[in-house]
Order: sequence, then structure tokens, then C-alpha cells
Amino acid sequence: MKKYNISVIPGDGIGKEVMPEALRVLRAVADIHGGLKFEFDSHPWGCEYYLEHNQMMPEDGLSRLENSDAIFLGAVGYPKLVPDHVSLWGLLVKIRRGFEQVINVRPAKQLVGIQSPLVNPRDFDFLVVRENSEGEYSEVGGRIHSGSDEIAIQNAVFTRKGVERAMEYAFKLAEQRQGYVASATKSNGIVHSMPFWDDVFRDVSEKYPDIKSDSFHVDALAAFLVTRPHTFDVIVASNLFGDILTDVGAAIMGSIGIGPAANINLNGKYPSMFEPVHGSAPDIYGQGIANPVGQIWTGKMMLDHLGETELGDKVLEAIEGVLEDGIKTADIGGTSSTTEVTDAIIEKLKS
Ligand code: GGG
Repeated sequence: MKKYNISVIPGDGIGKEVMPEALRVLRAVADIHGGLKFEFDSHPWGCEYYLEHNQMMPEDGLSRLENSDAIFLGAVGYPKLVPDHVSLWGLLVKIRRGFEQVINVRPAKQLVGIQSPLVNPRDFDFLVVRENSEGEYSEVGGRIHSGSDEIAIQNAVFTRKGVERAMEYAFKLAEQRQGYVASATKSNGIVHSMPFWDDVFRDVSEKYPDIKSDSFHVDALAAFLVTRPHTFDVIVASNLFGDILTDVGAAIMGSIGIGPAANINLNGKYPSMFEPVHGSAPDIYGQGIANPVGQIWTGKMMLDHLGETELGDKVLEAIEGVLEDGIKTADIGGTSSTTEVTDAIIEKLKS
């Protein structure tokens, strides 16, 4: 019997609703396989935990996660309870950095059974490789003075090692997919880090002469994702640009509730972490209407990472089958509840 130890952090808001659904799907996958078992170790960390302990996770939180085969995360943030930057840096960013999850991969593709909101939808299927360890997500800076004299300074940190690593990853993916790489820059407006980003992109692209590559200012790229997403294959972007572009990616699929993501540790020293693109959506929390597809598709990415690609493919097939049958949550035009969509995905997996 193969056993995978998965650390589970449902987190905040709808994370607490969609996570149990994704775990039900993974248990069903294990039943179908017969020779595979998931051991789920759940951690109640997040904003409510913060209110009791004044921190988002315990002091030894990372060591409690360290020996798992993967970390499965729901959503982080409940701004009514804890400021967003405190919650994100106290849990999500802490794990990404602590476990050297330096790459964030986020696919966007037109799923069968979902009407894209695009005016001229064409089949698209692209991946965003987001630099996940530095860039605009930086603690360098500060705030001084108050009132009308108040000043905030935020420095971005771009290292050749970090940027090169993300770009190499993107080119290798493009090689596998026989595709091409687009870089998201903003070197017309940002005068140090982005010209540096472009230099590194040129250097890395020279190592892959057979892979077509191109560079776009991020604002134009965001617009092109809306007007002609089918022309993109692998996009490499900085931490912030990648975060924004992947919300666009999820939205053009039909809903931000659909997009999956993987935070990858490249050196095998620490576990990788899998979390949907969406956040905790406090506005719809508790109504039973959250779309479970993002979390379940993220489970597929985790299965792929564990080497269970056939099972991962089955999960995505089941998701698409259910959507094609019209069983959907309200965000993508349906009337089904979170649990009804999951029940249907499990039924499809079994059939
Ligand atoms: N699913 C994880 C989550 O809660 N994401 C919300 C968010 O804003 N994340 C920012 C980021 O991915 O850097």
C-alpha cells in the first residue's frame, strides 16, 4: 500500500468550505485506486488562530509540516479580524519562504463545460510561472512620519539567482510543451528591476535557441490575456505580476474560483504546497455556494506532483464531465451547492 502524508491547512473563509470537499475527492481517488492511502494531518491555522495566539501558526509550525509529502492549503485572510498583510505573511508567505517554494505554477485553460466570459472565446491553455520568493513581495522598506507628512517606502528585491531560476523553469516547461515563453516586464516605467529582468530574460533565452520567446509590458499582456489568450503558452512573471496575471487567467476561464496553483520546492529538501488561486472570499463564506473546483483541481496538481498523473488526469476529466452536465455553482452560471458539485465529481470518478 502506497501512503502519502498530506498536511492540510484549510485556513480562512471559504477555505474551510472547499477543503473538506477536495479531501472527499482525494479519499474517493484512493478508494478507486485500491493500493493508495492518504494520511491527512489537519492544522487549524489562520485568522481565528491568530486571535487566540497572536500568530497565524505556532512557532514550530514549519517543523510540524516539514516531513509531509505535500501541503494542501485552502485560503488565507479575513481582513475583519486580521490585516491582510499580517495574515498572508504569517502563514502563506512564511511557508513559501521557509520551504524554499521558489516557483509558483498556475495553469489557465478553457475547461469543457464552462462558458468563458470572453467576447470571442477560443481554446486557450497557458501556464504562468510566477517567481515566488522575492520581487515586489519584500519586507524591505518602512513607514515614517504621520498625517500629511506620512511616507511609505517599499523596495522590491530581484536577484539574478531568483529571476534566472524562474526563467529556466519556464523555458524547460516550454520545451516539454513544445511551446513558447512570454516574459511579463514593465521596463518602461520601472527603471532598475525591470531592465534587469529583461537582461536576465535575454541571457536565459539565448540558452534555448529553439524556443521562441517574446517580452510584453505587463499591462499589455493582461489585456492580451483577455483579447487573445490562445496565443500564449508559458508566461514568466515576477511575484506580483504573476499574482495579478493569474487572477486574470482564472477569470477568463469563467471564475476566479476555478484556478489551481502549485508552490514548488525545487531542491527536494522541503515539501511543496498546493493552494487554489482564489482567496478566502469572506463575502460568500458560510452560504454553501463556494466553487470547489479550484481546490479540487489543485488536488489534481498535487497528485501530479506526487507522481500520480493518471489519477490526476481522472480528477480533471471528472471535473469537466460534471461541468458539461451543467452541475455548477452560481459563479459560473449554475444553481448547485458546493457539496452537490463535489458529490457529482465523486460519482463521475466512480463511473
Ligand atoms: N489560496 C491562497 C490564498 O488565500 N490566496 C490569496 C492571496 O491573495 N494570495 C496572494 C498570493 O498568492 O501571493
